Amino acid sequence: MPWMETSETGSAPPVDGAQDSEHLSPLHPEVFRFSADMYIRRNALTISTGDHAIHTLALPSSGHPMRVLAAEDNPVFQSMLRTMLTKWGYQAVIARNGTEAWRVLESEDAPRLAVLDWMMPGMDGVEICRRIRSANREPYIYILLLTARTESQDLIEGMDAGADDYLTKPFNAHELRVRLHAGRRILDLQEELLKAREALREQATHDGLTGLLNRTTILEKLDDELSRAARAGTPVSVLMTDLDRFKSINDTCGHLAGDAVLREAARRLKSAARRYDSVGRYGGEEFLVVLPGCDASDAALQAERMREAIGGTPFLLASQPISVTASLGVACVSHCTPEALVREADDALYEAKAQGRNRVVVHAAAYSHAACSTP
Ligand code: GH3
Ligand code: MG
Ligand code: MG
Ligand code: MG
Repeated sequence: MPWMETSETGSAPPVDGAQDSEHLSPLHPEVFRFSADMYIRRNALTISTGDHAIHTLALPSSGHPMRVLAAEDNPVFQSMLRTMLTKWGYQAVIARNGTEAWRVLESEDAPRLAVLDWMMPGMDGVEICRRIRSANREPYIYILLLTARTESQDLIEGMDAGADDYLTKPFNAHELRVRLHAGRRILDLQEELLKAREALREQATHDGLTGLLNRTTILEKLDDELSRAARAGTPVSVLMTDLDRFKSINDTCGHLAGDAVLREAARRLKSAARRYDSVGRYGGEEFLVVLPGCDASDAALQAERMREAIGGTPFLLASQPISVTASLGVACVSHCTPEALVREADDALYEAKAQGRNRVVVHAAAYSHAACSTP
């Protein structure tokens, strides 16, 4: 005895004669035969499936139902897909033709799972697959193609165009459900991979203690900015920032307290920076700030702001205020290598230390050099 199920409300009575699939004629005027074990009646939209199924809710890690695009031009199939997807715990997004489907899939927040009819007005499912794959976007969209075609050449065309899986019509509801489930597993795995890749990228480019860019990355950033500045004929400045007598904080308050000071100093430097500046941890208690578009006097002002950000307000260590200051050396583009510019900033920093610390010194060359004109 097939299991009867009503779609939208779950309470509508079974369609006459639909209780037993054996008794249904595919030619029955009100019943559209869709698969060996599924029938829908145009008015009552009742689905009969061949056996009981365990329906797990399709909840991704966010806790919201997973959205699935169902692109189908036949209104009967549309409602049927909507009903099944909803029942399986998905949020169905319906497109009535290929153009609508493409609009949904190219949007920023596109569903990651798509069931596309092959034959649709506007744009067919295979063309949509091709477009999605050539856009090479992330996150990945898993595509299940619905097709009435059974020739293996047709299926090869669909898979070649970028479909992940296909179902031939008429298809079995359970088969669609488990294939969607398989698609979700692939998407989940892909999400884990993306997260792992992102975490590795973060680890490789950022400093673990302060969260700032690490030495390699801030130097790469400087290299990029210098190349850009050379093309645009604009200046680049750098600030080498060093905490004053930091060793004595370690010696008197301990290394953990020293770490806390480094984190807070990094936070203050970052908040004093402009949006397009980059701040990195260059060494132990040394920070490198890259200021694109800043000439020497802009950079001197910015350096003064950063000195004030560190020294202007005491740091709190276990609720005890301690005074921390920083010295800064400023250099403005004069050489085209990051190393040369950093060396000038370092020399200026050395001079700031020599003059008594807690101050900004601009390298003598910074005001006289023109912006780089050769890469
Ligand atoms: P100056 O004003 O001349 O810069 O004096 P300073 O004490 O700041 O400079 P010095 O180079 O003598 O000491 C820097 C200290 O920074 C020594 C080192 O142990 C400490 N340091 C480097 N990295 C870390 C870190 O990640 N955590 C902690 N707590 N200390 C660090
Ligand atoms: Mg169609
Ligand atoms: Mg120091
Ligand atoms: Mg130092």
